Amino acid sequence: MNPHIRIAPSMMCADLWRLAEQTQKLEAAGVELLHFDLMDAHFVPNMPLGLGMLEMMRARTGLPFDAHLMVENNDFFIEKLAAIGVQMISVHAESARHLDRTLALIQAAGAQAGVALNPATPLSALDFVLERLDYLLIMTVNPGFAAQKLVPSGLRKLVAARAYLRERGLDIPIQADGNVSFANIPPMVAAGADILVGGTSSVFHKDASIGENVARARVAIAEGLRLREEARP
Ligand code: S6P
Ligand code: MG
Repeated sequence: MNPHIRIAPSMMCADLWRLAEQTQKLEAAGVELLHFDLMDAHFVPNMPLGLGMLEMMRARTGLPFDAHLMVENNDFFIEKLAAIGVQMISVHAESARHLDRTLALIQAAGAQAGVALNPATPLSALDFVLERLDYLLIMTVNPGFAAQKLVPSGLRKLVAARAYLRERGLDIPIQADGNVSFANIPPMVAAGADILVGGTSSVFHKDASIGENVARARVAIAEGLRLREEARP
């Protein structure tokens, strides 16, 4: 078994002055998708990226787009993102008043539906939307900002999330988002993360180029898969 672990660069961490060049470097480095953090300055106190940027980029790169909504009015954004051609859309369980309906809306629009959970939100928030879940996003920092430290429960939450899904017969991807650093990648992959959101602590690390950082992340992934295999009963 060699599960394919995907790298999803967090575009709010890119140098937006050089966005085209950075996107081309990510393509050349072979990343699997691009992660866009959409915030409304209400659900979280920040607003780094906008819909216009995604629309512009959609016309210029073939990489799949993954939108992580940290907003109060999810349905408004879902409609706009689907029209732009975004393939994956996740919403926070804490912000969606009608979570089941919102996930159905994403799927009806032709995108994969994900639920994002804040560090303090229990997995039981998923109990009655499992039938609609295409992937799960586990926040390993509190949402809103890049360059934060892994929350103390981060790795334990990933382990618990994988067990929770397995016990319910679901083999869907788990996305780890927040301080997915070179050092944290191996334990995160060992814990069961399949999609790694790479920001300032890996893909966009200042000490090296994007190409070098992605190569280093792949080495860390291989180590994580080795640890995962070792832990198998
Ligand atoms: C945070 C957001 C994340 C960050 C990412 C940054 O609200 O959802 O996607 O952009 O975690 O990565 P790093 O390595 O700076 O923590
Ligand atoms: Mg994110």
